[in-house]
Amino acid sequence: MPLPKAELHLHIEGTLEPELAFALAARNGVSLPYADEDALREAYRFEDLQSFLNLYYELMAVLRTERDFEDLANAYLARAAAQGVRHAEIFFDPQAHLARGVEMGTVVEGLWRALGTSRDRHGVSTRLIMCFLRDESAESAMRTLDAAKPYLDRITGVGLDSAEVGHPPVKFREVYEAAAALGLRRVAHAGEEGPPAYVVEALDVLGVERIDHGLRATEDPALVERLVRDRVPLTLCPLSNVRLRTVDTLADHPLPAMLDAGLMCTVNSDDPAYFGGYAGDNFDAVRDTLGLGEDRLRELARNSFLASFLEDEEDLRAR
Ligand code: ES4
Ligand code: ZN
Repeated sequence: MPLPKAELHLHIEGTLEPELAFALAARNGVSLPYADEDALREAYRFEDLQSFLNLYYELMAVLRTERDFEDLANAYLARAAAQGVRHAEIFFDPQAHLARGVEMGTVVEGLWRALGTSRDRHGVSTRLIMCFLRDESAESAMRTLDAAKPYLDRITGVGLDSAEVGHPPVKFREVYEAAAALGLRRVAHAGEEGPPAYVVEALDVLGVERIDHGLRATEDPALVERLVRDRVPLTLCPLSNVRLRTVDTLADHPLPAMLDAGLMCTVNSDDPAYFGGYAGDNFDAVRDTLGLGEDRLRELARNSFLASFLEDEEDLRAR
């Protein structure tokens, strides 16, 4: 039995496996610039975050209807459940779809068809987190928040993702203020490729409750001390860091040192279809390669529930 865990850093568009990409392409009459699934898999060799994002945005062309988003989310939830995931807080990137003429309602309602039945069907409770693309303008993010207003009963929080360097959190100050005023929870990617100062800014300017990645926080001892003291959760993604060359090899990953330093770490999959594994695969990899013992693995699983946005007793009883 895999360890029960919550997944807190998962881009639903990053769960698009080659098989489903080709099936949806056929269903929607979209042509992909790859001969077959093997040719597509060949393209999964990334130099850095941007080289991955190029393919990630390109493949989204196959996602067009509510049913596409429903099928995508159901496929993820089934795989996650099989690896012990009991709760999933799922990111989506509306701007990437709006830009292709796919409406907010299509995305949210489609995802909701799967998420709304997930507890019964897969034994996985869910939350939805809408991310802003940080390489787009703050005005575009604000328009996106506006477009989400009819769907706020389905959206728990906002996040910030895409190309990090050159797009500091402060760019989105007003958007995050508006999101907070709407009662939305706040998280942001920071310290994936960007400097520790972006982690500080995400906390101080955006008021985030968790940091997605936060790997480079380790370069700033004063920041580490603060994160430990305030028990700020970090949603780490070890296999993602290897594939995007944020670390040289998994054996070099700082997770054990981060846990030893007292940081509140969680282990997640990020974009599992692209990075070689789902949540359980990431747990297995850190166990096998980093030599984390049972107690550390349990700590990571426990942290994942503590750092989640589950709040009422009914939610917690379901664990
Ligand atoms: C992402 Cl790994 C990663 N980093 C930043 N933005 C993203 N969007 C999807 N995956
Ligand atoms: Zn991410």
